[in-house]
Amino acid sequence: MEFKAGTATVQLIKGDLTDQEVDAIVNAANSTLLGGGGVDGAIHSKGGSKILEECKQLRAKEWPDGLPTGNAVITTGGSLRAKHVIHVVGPIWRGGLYEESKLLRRAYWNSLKLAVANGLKTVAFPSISTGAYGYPTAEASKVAVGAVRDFLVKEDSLEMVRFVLFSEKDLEIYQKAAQDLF
Ligand code: AR6
Repeated sequence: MEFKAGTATVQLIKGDLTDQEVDAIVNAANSTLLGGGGVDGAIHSKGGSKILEECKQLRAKEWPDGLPTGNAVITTGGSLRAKHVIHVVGPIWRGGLYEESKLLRRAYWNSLKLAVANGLKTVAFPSISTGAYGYPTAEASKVAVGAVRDFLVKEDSLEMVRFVLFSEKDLEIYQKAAQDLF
């Protein structure tokens, strides 16, 4: 499924984020930047140790206390097909009354801002926060698709943003959000 937002295309597919051949894939990281499970674990295991080395440098030089929720940093893509990895920390779901949607929107927004600042044109996202961090996928999909649409309408240097959903069910949920929002 594909939509237009401003001059860019938004794609929704079922697949593996670590296989994407784009300027940057976005990692649903944690504030340590030192890896974990889920998509984070998959990126580090497939991308090799170079990504982790760069993350350690970023921790030492810029974020000694860890990357705050909603913030993003960029590394190279190591041995991945993607040229770069943008590491962002999504919010942990705590019931919905703790600014989770604002923080999730900020995570998507700051990832795209960093992509633009680095001259990138194509970006692929996973469903941030809906795995280990427990954010309900239906709620998260509206925030994610809405944030990407709003950003692209405002900023025309990006060419394509792709949501890569790991299951058919998640793809259907994101497609529904996109149909409602576009
Ligand atoms: N490609 C696309 N999506 C994937 C892949 C993949 N290869 N692998 C998993 N997903 P999660 P979070 C989906 O838990 O909720 C980590 O330990 C998965 O099915 O990866 O933001 C970090 O280090 C789900 O839909 O991220 C943090 O500690 C989505 O990606 C914490 O988990 C996000 O699930 C972050 O939790």
